[in-house]
Amino acid sequence: MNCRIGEISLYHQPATASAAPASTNRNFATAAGRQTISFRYNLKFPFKCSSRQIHMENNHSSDSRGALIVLEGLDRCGKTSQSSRLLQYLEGLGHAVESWRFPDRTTSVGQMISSYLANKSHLDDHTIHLLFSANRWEKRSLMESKLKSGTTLIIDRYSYSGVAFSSAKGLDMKWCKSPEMGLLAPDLVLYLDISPEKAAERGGYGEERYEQLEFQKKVAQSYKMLSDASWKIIDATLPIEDVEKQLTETVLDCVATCRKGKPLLELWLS
Ligand code: NYM
Ligand code: MG
Repeated sequence: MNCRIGEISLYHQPATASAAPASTNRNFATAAGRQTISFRYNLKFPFKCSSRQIHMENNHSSDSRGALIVLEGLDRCGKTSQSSRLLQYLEGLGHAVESWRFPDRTTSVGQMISSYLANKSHLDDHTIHLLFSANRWEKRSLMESKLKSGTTLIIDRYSYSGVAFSSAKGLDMKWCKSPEMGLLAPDLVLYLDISPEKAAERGGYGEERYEQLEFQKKVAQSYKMLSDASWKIIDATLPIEDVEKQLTETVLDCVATCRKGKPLLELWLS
């Protein structure tokens, strides 16, 4: 079943293990391994989020669908160029495919984010983190319907950016993950690996917040803690065509598996 935003808010009521009745403890897998996090549930809510698999329209989890493919990495790692190359490649093969990016600066939430990134407004670190997350939530149902209708989505940045950049500022990583729980889980995360120093050599850091070497070093550390089974690490320092070749091979496998009915899952709930 789907875990909607109203239910997700329940995750924001952490309680100590001793304060929560044993029956309210749930296990969550994290990148660091399986670990128990205790939450106090408000039992007045019809809280049913134990099923992490999204059911397809006719309730057959084996239905063919599009793949959710995410590109992640430091600023200047080459994600944006590779996203458009992947889009062209898959379109050329006749696949239904769209390229998206987060933040999506076209929405009103996205405009607040854009203004913050351009240093035109100042927001508390927690507040901007939640705005980035809200910007993904506002696209979640469209994302789900696109995937179910067979369209593959290539997404330039997703929840991993959200957690990596905010935790690099010193925010607690578990706290950063909370509002992302229940978003759709990517089928494949392509991490374009480049050292912060090499990325800085590429130049082109703009005026935007976060585009500084020292900060990017912290982001790289945070990313390392987030990698999970859906990740494929790609050497982003290779020539652009070689990077593309590695990406296309992995992406084709992923698209084929999703076509065969790989279940659609929710992020960080299992
Ligand atoms: N960013 C992006 C975050 O801090 N949190 C997020 O959730 C997302 C999606 O925004 N430096 C940061 C990473 C980037 C910046 O992204 C803008 P881009 O891909 O450079 O336009
Ligand atoms: Mg950037």
